[in-house]
Amino acid sequence: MVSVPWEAMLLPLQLGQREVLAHIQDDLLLSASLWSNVALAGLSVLLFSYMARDVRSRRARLVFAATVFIPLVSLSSYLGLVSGLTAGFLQMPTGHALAGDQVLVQWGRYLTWTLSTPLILLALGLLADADPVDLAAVIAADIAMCVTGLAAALTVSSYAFRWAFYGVSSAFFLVVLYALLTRWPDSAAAAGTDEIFDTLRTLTVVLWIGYPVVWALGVEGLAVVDSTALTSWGYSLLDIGAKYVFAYLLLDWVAGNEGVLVGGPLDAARGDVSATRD
Ligand code: RET
Repeated sequence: MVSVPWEAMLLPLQLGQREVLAHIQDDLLLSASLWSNVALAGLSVLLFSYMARDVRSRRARLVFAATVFIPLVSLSSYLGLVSGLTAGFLQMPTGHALAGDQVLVQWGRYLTWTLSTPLILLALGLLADADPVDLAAVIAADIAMCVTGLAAALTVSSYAFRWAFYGVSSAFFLVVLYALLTRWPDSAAAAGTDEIFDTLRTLTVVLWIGYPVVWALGVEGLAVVDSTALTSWGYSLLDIGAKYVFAYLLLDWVAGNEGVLVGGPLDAARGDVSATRD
C-alpha cells in the first residue's frame, strides 16, 4: 500500500482556490452573477421564515420547512462558488470547442443541486399529496440526474464521455418530467391543490428544461456561448425563478390556504382518523 502524507492529500483542495477567487474577483460580470444570488438567497431565508410565523398544520409546516431550506442551500452553494472553494479550472479534451483551454467549471452547482432539487420536489410532492413511493422514486431519479450532471461537467479524459454522462443525466431528468407532467397533476386535483400546483409545475418544467440547455450551449458543452460569465448568468437567472420565485409563490399560497392541506399520509400516520383519505 502506498502511504500518502496528509499534507499531500489536502493539496488538491488547496490548489487553485486563490487563483479561482482572484479570477472571479477580476471578472465583474461573473462576480455579479454569484453575489446577486447570495443576496437574494439571504433575503429569501428571512422573508420565508417570517411568512412561516402563523402556520400550524403538520403538512403545511413540512412544506415550509422543505421550502425554507431551498434558499439556505442556495446561500451555501453560492458562497462556495464565490469563494473559489467549489469552482476550478479544467482543461477541456480534444473535440471540445475550447480544447486545450483552461475553463472555469462551477462544479459546486451540480453538487448542491443534489440537495436543493429534492427539496423542491418534496415541496411539490407534498402540495400534490403525491404517493410517497412515487415521491421517493422521483427524488432518487433527480439525485441521479445531478450526480451524473456533475460527472459530465468534471470529465476531461474524453469529450464523448462528457456527452455520455449528459445523456444519462437527461434520461433521469425525463423520469422527473414524467412524474411532474403525468402523475402528480391527478394527485393534486384529488387533493384540491391543482390550481397552484399547475402554476408551479409549469414554472418548474419550463425553467428546469433551461438548465440542460445552458449546459449544452455554455462553456461546458458546445461553447456556442464561450463566456464563463454568461454561462454563469444563465444558471443564476434560472435559479432565481426556479428557487426564490417558486418558493415565494408556494409559501404565499400555503400560508393563505392551510386548511386545504389538512389530510394525506402525514396526518394519517399521526393516527388522526378524521383526516385520512383514500
Ligand atoms: C444538467 C446537465 C446534464 C443533463 C441535465 C442537466 C439538468 C439539470 C437540471 C437542474 C436543475 C437545477 C435546479 C436547481 C435549483 O437549485 C445537469 C445541467 C438534464 C434540471 C432546479
